[in-house]
Amino acid sequence: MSSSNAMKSTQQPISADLRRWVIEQLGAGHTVEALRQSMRQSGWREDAIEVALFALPVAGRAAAPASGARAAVAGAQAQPAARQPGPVLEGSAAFIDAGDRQVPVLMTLQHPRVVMFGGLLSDEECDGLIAAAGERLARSLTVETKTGGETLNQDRTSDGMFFERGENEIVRRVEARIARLLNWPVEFGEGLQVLRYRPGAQYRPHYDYFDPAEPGTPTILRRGGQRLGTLLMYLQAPEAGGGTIFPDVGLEVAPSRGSGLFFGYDRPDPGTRSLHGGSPVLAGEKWVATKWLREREFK
Ligand code: PD2
Ligand code: ZN
Repeated sequence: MSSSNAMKSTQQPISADLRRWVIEQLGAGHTVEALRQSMRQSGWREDAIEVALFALPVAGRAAAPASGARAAVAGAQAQPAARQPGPVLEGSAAFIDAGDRQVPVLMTLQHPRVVMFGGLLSDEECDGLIAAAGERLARSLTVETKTGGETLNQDRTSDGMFFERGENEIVRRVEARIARLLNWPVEFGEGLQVLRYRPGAQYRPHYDYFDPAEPGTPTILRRGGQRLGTLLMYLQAPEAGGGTIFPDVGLEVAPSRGSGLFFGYDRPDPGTRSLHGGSPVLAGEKWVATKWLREREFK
């Protein structure tokens, strides 16, 4: 197998030649990993390889083994989900109808799949969530994929809490809006999490999906399957710092009260480039609400 020279940079669209070559190779029984190797040997840049392979037809990707050593262990877990949450953005929509409001689309990125929304929450909703969460905050725990339980995590120095789904009127209203915005049933969402970051607090870069190679993951997945997407809603912006970062692509999103940041990951694999983190807050307090979207009903 010798790899196509049709595209070696991420700047160009996937050419018809390249697409044909990739499909032919898969059809001939070569694995995605073998294609990667071949492209590397022909001088392709790592990011360009990922872009090219990510553009495969879903059927082709689903039929091919998953990427990377860890994902290889995961087998079926690392294949793209059949349906994914996310706004319908055909025709470069400037607004999304979320039922009770038209939500402005401020920015989109294809890979990682990122969409920034303005005016998603009102001031009253931000204040209501902060007030209801405030008395229940505790040092944030993180789902522990080694065991399936929860532990204190030094990578995350915020305080947090979870609402039950539909717990109060504001939570219900916001959850219904999110379901319309992202075309994903309310029942497939985890309860809303609220985090408070004081000066110095941060959330180091991580993936929100559960690592298929970790022993505790099958237990976690029993409750609604994998996470497929995250909607971060900024309830209060700090005076300085606290941006949400995507290190793989050099993107930083400034927290802005009422706005929402959606990112999707169609498989539990670093190739989604969904690595992200919360930079340290330098002054003031940052408050966010997070909605994680699962494959199936989250019970
Ligand atoms: O608060 C953030 O910016 C942030 C960054 C990364 C939140 C999360 N992850 C999360 O809640 O998963
Ligand atoms: Zn996260």
